[in-house]
Amino acid sequence: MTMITLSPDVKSALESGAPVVALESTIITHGMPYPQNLEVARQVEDTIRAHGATPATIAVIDGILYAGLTDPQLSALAQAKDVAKLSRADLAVCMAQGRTGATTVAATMIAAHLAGIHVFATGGIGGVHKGAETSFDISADLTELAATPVTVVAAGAKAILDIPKTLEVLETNGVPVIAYQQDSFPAFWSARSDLDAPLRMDTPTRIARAHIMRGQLGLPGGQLVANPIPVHDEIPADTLAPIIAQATQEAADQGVSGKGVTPFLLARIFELTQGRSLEANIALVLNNARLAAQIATEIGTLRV
Ligand code: PSU
Ligand code: MN
Repeated sequence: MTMITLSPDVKSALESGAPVVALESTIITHGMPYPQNLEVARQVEDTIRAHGATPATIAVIDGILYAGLTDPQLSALAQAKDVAKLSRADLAVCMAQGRTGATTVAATMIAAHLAGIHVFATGGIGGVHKGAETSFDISADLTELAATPVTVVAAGAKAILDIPKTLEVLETNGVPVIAYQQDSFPAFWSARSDLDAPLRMDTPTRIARAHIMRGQLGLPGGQLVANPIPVHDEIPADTLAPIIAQATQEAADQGVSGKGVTPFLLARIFELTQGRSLEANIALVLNNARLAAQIATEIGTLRV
């Protein structure tokens, strides 16, 4: 029994060896407000198509795990209330209960691998939250990157996270963290953080080659490609620092915990920046979709 249902265009792309890029759905249901979430989901898919690849948005709808959604499915998901946020732990339970859920980076990697998709584009990955030394709040995205062989293109880690600790956990778990065309590890809304990424690559071809070689070496796990937000779209780190500090404090004061932390912080930062954080978020996601389509195309070329 096949556990994943491919849309007709994803199926034919995979069968013919054409490039496919997986997309997550938590960014739609928990990461952005309606209606921008739907507009962005469509724009991301269009960007991937414009760069010669087929988009495969991943979600669980009424218990079925899909790679590739129809526009009505995408539209319904973007407006649905009470959609579950699915990480590795939740995926099978949601399917067994016949429920609807949006996949995080971790769950999207699992689904992509199941479908035979090598590359996945998103905005930001989950990481080690500030205060993790007491809360132990470390995203399952990090261990998934160590386990599942998918190359994930993200704009680094959000500054709501503890970036040094996030990089340490990735290093411990053997995840290559590759900054694209710069030394600095990008910080989501800002092109640079105070830290250099451990690795740097400057072309989609090199990244594709490293993806393939990892598999040939028999190493499990994927790669994290940290693609900086285009400079004219960024919000400088020092503008954001007090806003992030305020939102983080409010989350603590209101007892927000677990899966609620990331969506709460994103929504508060959106309000406190009067929507500017969302504009930056949209720009970086589209930028990541472009690079992911190029990497997927190169992987296809190198594998034949
Ligand atoms: N970063 C964003 N927007 C998002 C997320 C992260 O800018 O929507 C989502 C992703 O799906 C990511 C998840 O995998 O949050 C991480 O959640 P947690 O920290 O609970 O693991
Ligand atoms: Mn968490």
